[in-house]
Amino acid sequence: MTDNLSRILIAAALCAIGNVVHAQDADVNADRARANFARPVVLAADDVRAFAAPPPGFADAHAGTAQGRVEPFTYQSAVTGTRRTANVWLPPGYDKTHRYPVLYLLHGIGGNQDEWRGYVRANDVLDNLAAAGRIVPMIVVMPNGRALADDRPPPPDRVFTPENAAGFARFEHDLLESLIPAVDAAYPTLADSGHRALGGLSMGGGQALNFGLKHPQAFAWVAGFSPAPNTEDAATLAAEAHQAGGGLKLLYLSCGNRDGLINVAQGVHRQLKAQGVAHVWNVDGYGHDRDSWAENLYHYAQLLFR
Ligand code: FER
Repeated sequence: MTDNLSRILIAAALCAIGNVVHAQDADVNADRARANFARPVVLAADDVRAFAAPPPGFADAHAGTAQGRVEPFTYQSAVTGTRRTANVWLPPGYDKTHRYPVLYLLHGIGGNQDEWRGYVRANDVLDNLAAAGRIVPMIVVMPNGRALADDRPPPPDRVFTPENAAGFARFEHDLLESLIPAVDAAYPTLADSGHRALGGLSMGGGQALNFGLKHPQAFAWVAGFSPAPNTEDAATLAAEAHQAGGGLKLLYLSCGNRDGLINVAQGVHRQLKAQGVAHVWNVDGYGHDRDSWAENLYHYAQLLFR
């Protein structure tokens, strides 16, 4: 079977079971992903760091530092028809009688709700920032961004498939219509766009840009870290950001200069620049890995809700 024919058949099968498949998602396969990661990095003069490096140990647990609590949170999804699980970080000193802004952090194509905590050690980054008084106290929700009835990370040979990628596109409705209302009902949140941030790494970075800029009524703070090829057309994203105007408090974009996917982020940055949309553009010295994501969480979290 030709590549193209099998792609069409897969897309047709997914449509038949009620999925909406983006054109670019139907194109996902392991060879294409490998080729994307292997693209040569071509840097422009403004592809540089926007911040000083964090202090040593910023992403490590330290004895004597107060820790936030990470707890599982389950909710009923109208998209998948199943109960789904997110991890929620509650800041040190969490007090149910206060109201908190909320950051949603989305994982990559092979991960799940444990990736930000387990691989990036987001909870350690956040604990250290909170102890240093460098973040506004916030609730951080780390969902499973693969909105499929079976949302477990696929085996390695099934990661770069249209079926897996389609779950990430479907998460838009799960996030907006099921997860956010459930979080706002269960926790003492400030439930308006000015107090709700979205961010993600790689596949989750694409989701954050796609969903965040499309829905400015829901998110005033949006970040894509090393966004993947699921990222929407850059000119469309920039036009959405432009249209959001002052409703968009912060748009944050980052990538490592040793990441073969950097052309995706560069494309978005250049369109934002062309359309006069203010944003952070941070190009660090890392690859497609946790070093970049932990550092960018460190920088992004400090800018939120100010
Ligand atoms: C691709 C290469 C990488 C792709 C997605 C990714 C949608 C995602 C990588 C990640 O989440 O780490 O071609 O296609």
